[in-house]
Amino acid sequence: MQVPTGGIAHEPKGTNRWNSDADSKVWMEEASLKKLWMPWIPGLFLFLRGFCMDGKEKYMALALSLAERGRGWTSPNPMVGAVIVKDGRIIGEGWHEKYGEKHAERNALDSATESVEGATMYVTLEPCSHYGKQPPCTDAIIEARLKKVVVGSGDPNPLVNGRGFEILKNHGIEVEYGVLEGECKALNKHFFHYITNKKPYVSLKYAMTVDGKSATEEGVSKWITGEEARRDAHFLRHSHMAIMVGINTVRLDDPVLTCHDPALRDPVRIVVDSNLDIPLSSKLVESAREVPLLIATVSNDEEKRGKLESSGCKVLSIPSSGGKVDVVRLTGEIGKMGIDSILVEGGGTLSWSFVENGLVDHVYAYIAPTLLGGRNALTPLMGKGFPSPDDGLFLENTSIKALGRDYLLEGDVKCSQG
Ligand code: AOF
Ligand code: ZN
Repeated sequence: MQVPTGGIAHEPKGTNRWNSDADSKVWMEEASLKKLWMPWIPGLFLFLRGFCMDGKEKYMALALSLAERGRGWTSPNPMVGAVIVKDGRIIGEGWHEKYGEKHAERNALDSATESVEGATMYVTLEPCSHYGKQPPCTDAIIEARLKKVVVGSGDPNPLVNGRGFEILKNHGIEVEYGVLEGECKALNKHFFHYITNKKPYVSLKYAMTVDGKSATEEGVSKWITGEEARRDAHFLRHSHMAIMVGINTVRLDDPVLTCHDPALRDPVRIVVDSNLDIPLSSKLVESAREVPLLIATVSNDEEKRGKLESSGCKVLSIPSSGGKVDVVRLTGEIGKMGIDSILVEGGGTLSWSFVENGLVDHVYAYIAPTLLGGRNALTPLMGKGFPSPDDGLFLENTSIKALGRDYLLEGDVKCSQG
């Protein structure tokens, strides 16, 4: 099943298209044809899938799409959706809207249009049974006298982890587990990874041409991909708690690393800068008071550190590995700060360090139908690379989608390589 990934409300500023002069008539015709049929594919898929779903799956699919509305806002908590059904009618809906705020179950109960006594709740995650920022959802369900709770996936949080089910059953509430379990688990892959491993989920993102270049030989990278792909990538920033780049990217591009959309949540920005070379005049440092900026370094330059800190940056001292920031230790430190996910946006040297150290969980490759050439043009991964094709990083659960004239190919990194 395909779960909607949420909409993006605004057009980004600066809509330059890469090499737009080279657009040929043939390409235009192909693109128009593609536009005619491409949007039908997901719709047709969902329509056919709808025929194959039983009632339970349909309600859980609705709960999943409600949960999706919380993407980017609930982290490091999970996204959760809930639907209440009585006599075949939906009488309540809700989702966990924002970190620290009410849980999905209570929002669904509050929205009910009639008495919920004897009704069934479809919820994407096991109801919590502990006091955190919110009281236990199991209490609310018991008080509401629901008859049955249908759950998509368990909650691996050690404070819950099966206790939610037990408490409901002990109060005579029927519990059914595992409806659309795969989809419910996939929805919260950042949360599941973080709560289980205590380390952030790492996504590697890059844009490249068909011939594998992420800039021209002169280092020009604005823009490899078109407007739609860039907007999609801004939504990726919103979906991760932190974004990370290396100092070379700061020097080359002077990026700001925000979502470029006031309706989206900007991630914490992290620069890996072993020698504290980041210019005080960079857009990142200049905006450090508006959007958090962490600088990870091995440098002991107290004067530069002081200047950065008085500009609003946080400087993180990380142990060195061969004179550079040890990315394994850095990732661990970021996890300790309560950050559940990192989007690594390059450049190639930093990305290679993450790949080399087995830290990458997922890859988002935006591919432009352009060829650039250039023996020394930058590629998404630099470093020394793997010695043989058999040693490479393999992706599984791959998918590809068209974004305007570009494509997004993504996949999970296979745990056991080879
Ligand atoms: C649910 N429904 O909608 C969510 C749950 O600090 P708190 O009180 O917000 O609790 C956070 C934990 O509760 C989180 O780590 C996860 O185990 C669970 N999240 N549970 O029943 C919800 N968001
Ligand atoms: Zn809860």
